[in-house]
Amino acid sequence: MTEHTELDSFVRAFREAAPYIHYLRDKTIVLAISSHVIAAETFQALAQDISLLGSLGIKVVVVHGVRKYINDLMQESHATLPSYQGRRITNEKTLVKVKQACGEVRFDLEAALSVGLSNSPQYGTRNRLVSGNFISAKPLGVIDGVDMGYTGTIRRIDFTLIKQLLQHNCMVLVSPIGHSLSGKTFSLSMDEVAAEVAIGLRAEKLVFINEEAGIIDADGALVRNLSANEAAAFFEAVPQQKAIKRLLPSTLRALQQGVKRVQYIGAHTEGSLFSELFTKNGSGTSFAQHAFVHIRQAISDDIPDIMRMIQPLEDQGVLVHRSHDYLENHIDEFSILEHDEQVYGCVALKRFQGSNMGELACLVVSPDAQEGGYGELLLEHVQKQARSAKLKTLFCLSTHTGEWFSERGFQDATLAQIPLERQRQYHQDGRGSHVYLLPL
Ligand code: 1C4
Repeated sequence: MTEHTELDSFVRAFREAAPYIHYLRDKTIVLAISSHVIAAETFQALAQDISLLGSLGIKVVVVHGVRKYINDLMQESHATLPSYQGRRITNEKTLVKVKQACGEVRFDLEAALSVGLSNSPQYGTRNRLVSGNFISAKPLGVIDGVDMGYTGTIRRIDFTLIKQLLQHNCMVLVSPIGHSLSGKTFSLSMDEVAAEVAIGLRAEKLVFINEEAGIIDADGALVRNLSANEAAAFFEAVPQQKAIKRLLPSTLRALQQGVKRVQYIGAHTEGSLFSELFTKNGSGTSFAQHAFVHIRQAISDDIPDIMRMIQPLEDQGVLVHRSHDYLENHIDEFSILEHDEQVYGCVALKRFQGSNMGELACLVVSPDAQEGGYGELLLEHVQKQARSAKLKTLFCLSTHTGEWFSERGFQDATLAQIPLERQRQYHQDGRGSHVYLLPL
């Protein structure tokens, strides 16, 4: 690769990442890390990336798993680990192993996350990582006649303390273990702890970092985005990904209780965490309560995004010039297409007094998101809007994109076929655009 193309790809990547970094600054993300990932050699690189998140102003809570460490300890002492309904049954002997394992994971994590950030102005400075007795727990009790022993569930989480620590730029480490008010210790499930912490902190994201890259469909392809409903149906159809399937109840609960995104990523691909957080396509599977792409009414706050998208096209003569004032006064005519909270397109529907025709105008999809069907979605949206406003015909004017409209059912038309008010503007702007009509 030449120096020039390396620079180009760096600049492109940086431009793509910048809005996501800006968006996540001061927001909280909860990282739930499987113990298999922590035990792997590749963890050091991931730990460096986690440290970097803190330095970008993102508030990070790490919840760790412990399963692999417990299994290894049990194997060493040739003991078996009974379970019921997918939860470990914890007797007194097992509890000793759980505590031992939790201590070991915690120290491994503390060591990995204490490494200074190399190649950065912060080299030599260390993350401030704090762990503590954040969770009060209670026993799970007897289920179907099976006494679950010291296997517990969450009673309360000290969110005030966690928030104070985050406010003081500390990274918070939460173990899947809790204590009762009578001083007993209970073993908890990592995914339940991670989900409840994310819900209570109103986290922006809950990221499960596993050995597997994400959800794989029947053809072996990575599924990038799923809504909560799609996820529930999908897991029915994909029984083979057992480890990941265990995370589904916590995933759905977190989404239902207001966590905006739950993400599953694989730890063994270099940079997977950054790629998931800071690029449009991500590296794993992302879950949202509702569909990822949606089109909504524009508001004044969208004007900077609209101007960012339309200005280069105005300069090329593709779109008519629209000033900030014009957009302020006509914002009600505009709709915005968002993917994962980022604006990627806009369109306007203009009405004309006394006419049953509407103009589809200012249709743009940002260059980095074109040819993904967003243009088509915006067109469908405007058609729907026009129909519900009882309009009979949609028209548009175009200098460069006529073919795109023709392929979608628009017919070539003459100026005389559009409302008089628009004909007058046409003569004033002197653009000589072509006219297209779509009967509704
Ligand atoms: N001509 C023909 N086909 C095109 C095309 C073009 N200019 N641009 C993309 N396509 C094809 C692609 O090749 C692809 O084809 P394929 O692979 O499916 O065979 C297909 O379209 C992709 O479809 P999509 O649904 O994924 O489309 P998106 O890329 O998401 O969006 C846009 C399509 C045209 C919206 C997008 O390419 C874009 O933003 N282009 C730049 C802006 C643009 O041309 N907008 C249309 C303006 S006409 C103006 C105004 O200001 O109100 C001017 C008024 C006047 O007086 O002149 C409008 C309406 O805004 N009018």
